[in-house]
Amino acid sequence: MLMDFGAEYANYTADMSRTIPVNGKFTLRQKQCYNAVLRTFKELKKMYVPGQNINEINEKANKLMEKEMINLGLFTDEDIKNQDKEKPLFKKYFMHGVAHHIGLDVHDVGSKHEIFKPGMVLTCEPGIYIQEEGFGIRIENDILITNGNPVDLMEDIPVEVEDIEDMMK
Ligand SMILES: [Mn+2]
Repeated sequence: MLMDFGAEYANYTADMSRTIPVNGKFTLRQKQCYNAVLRTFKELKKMYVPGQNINEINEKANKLMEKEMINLGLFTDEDIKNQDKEKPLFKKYFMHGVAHHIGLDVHDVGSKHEIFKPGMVLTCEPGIYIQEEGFGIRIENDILITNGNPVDLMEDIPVEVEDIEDMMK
């Protein structure tokens, strides 16, 4: 079950997504796909620093997810070589951007080209949706840009497969 939700407090918003196995335990395949998204999420989080922008993060997300999808057997290297560049194969399973500004509104004002500055908060939300296998996965946290490392405002909320399964027990 994929849940995308958030709390509001003192006029500010939050936006988070978690995906949990309905019966409390991921199948092997679900776990493989979940961890593909989680690896991508962790890699992308590092990019939430001054000087970056949403476009760069989306491009990186597309590259990482494409590679994960090859490993998951959704298509092959060969398929990528032969794909229509206007319609890349990964878009069948991952068709949205991974970051938007957040603040007074859940999707706050801001352009995809705008260079990140300390104090900005953006979402990080890669996903994979495999219609023919009957499930979709998205992981989303809100990330604060600082002069140093990115601060994951939701890092205390369980996201690892084992932690989610433990909680559901
Ligand atoms: Mn979002």
